[in-house]
Amino acid sequence: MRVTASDLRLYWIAGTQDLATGQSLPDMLEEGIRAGITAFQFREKGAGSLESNEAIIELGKTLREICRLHAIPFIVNDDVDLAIQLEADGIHLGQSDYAVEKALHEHSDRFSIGLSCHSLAEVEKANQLRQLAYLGIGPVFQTISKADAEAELGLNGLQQLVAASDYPVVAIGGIYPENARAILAQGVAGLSFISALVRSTDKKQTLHQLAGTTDDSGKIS
Ligand code: 3NM
Repeated sequence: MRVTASDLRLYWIAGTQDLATGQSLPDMLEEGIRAGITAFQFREKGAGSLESNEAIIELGKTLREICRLHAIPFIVNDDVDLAIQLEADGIHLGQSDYAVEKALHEHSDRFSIGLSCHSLAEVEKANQLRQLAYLGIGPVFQTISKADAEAELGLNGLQQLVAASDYPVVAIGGIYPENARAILAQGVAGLSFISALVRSTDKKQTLHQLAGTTDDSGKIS
């Protein structure tokens, strides 16, 4: 399946490194999908991530099957070979990952391609490419999940980049129920987040709040 703007609404990203001891990524993905996530990105990266290729592929296959069963897009971070092997629906690339032009040239028929942007210059350059599925823009706020994150954009910085983008934008970085409405008001197609879901004790409630479909008391509107 192709990744569309509406898939970006509640876009959960995670890898083994993001979970606490005893938590299971497949179980959390199942739970997250039941609670309302609309896309999933497998991002096995950084301290605490799996090291063996076989283990990554095995886990990836399980996660892909869960996404397929529930008809939500399965997106792989960075690794084009892994994305091919796992028959992913999409690949998400950073500015310094596998060259995006090369990926578009070689694989745009095979999967949807998303790109991280952190500045106006990067958004303008991405606009020239024409065939991306979406841009991931951030970090909006401070993040605990990415050691080498860029400087925070804040709401105004996000708004400027969203206005400049020819693509649907998913915001990222430090996104939680408390700031979701303010971020959604900047014109994004959706929100992506790691810890907001990992740390949630009531995933349905958290996702309703992230979607902006509850009032401040948590009542669903
Ligand atoms: N990319 P959390 S910020 C994976 O700015 C990632 O490109 C970012 O995690 C970027 O929701 C980030 O826990 C981490 O803040 C997002």
